[in-house]
Amino acid sequence: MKVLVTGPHLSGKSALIQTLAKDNVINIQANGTTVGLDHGVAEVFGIPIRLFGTPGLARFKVLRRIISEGADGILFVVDASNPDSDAEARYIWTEISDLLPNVPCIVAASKQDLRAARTPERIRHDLSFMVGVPVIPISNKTEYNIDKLLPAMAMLIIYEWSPILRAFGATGKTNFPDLAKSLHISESQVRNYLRWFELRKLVQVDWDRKTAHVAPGVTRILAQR
Ligand SMILES: Nc1nc2c(ncn2[C@@H]2O[C@H](COP(=O)(O)OP(=O)(O)OP(=O)(O)O)[C@@H](O)[C@H]2O)c(=O)[nH]1
Ligand SMILES: [Mg+2]
Repeated sequence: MKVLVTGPHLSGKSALIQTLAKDNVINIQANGTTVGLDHGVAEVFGIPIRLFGTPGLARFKVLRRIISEGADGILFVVDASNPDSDAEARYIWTEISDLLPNVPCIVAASKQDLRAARTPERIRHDLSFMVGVPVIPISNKTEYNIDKLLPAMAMLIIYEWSPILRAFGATGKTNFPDLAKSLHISESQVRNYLRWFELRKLVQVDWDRKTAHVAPGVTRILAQR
C-alpha cells in the first residue's frame, strides 16, 4: 500500500519516515529541507507499506502532485508546537484534498516532546477545516505513539475496502470461477479486483492455478471489527 506523508514545511515529515522505516529510507534534501522526496518501506501486520514523503515548501506543488499519485492513505503531519505553521497547513490541506479526494487520512500532530506542543483537542480546534479526521499526537524524538500510526492507517485503508475483501473471504472459495459465482460478478471483474489487491499485498494470488487467498494480516484486521 502506498501512504503519502505530507504537511507543511518543517512539520517533521522526513523525520517521521525515518522513524517509521528506520534503515529503509531514501531522502532527497538540501540544507535540511526536502527538495525531492522521502521514500521508506515499513511493514504492519505483514503488509508492506510504501511511504512517500513530499516537500513542504509551497513552491514544490508540482512535486507534491506527482508524489501523491495513486496514494491509498495520507499521513498529514502538522507541527503541534508551532501555530504559525497552521496557515501553511491549511494551504497544503486544500491542495491534497483536491488531489486525493476521499482517501483515508490521519493527522500526526508532531513535536509532542516540546513544551509548546498543543493537545489533539487544541489542534482539532485550531485546524477546524480538517473535520472528522483522527488526530494522533506523536514525537519523532521520543517515538511517542509512533507504533500506533501505521496500524491505524492500515486499518482505515482496509476498512475502506472491507466490503469486497470480506466478501472474498466470506465465500470460503478460493478459485476464480467459484468466487465470481458467489459474488455475482464476472470472472474478469474478479481478476481486476485481485490484481489491485495483489499489488497492495492484501491477497495472495496463484494466477496459474486461478486461486486466491486474503492475506493473513488483512483477515486479522477485518476480524477486529
Ligand atoms: N523536538 C522535535 N523536533 C522534531 C520532531 N520532528 C521533527 N523535528 C525537527 O524539526 C525539523 C524539521 O524536520 P523535518 O523532518 O526535516 O521536517 P519536514 O516536514 O520533512 O520539512 P520539509 O521537508 O522541509 O517540509 C528538524 O530540525 C527536526 O529535527 C519532533 O517530533 N520533535
Ligand atoms: Mg522533509
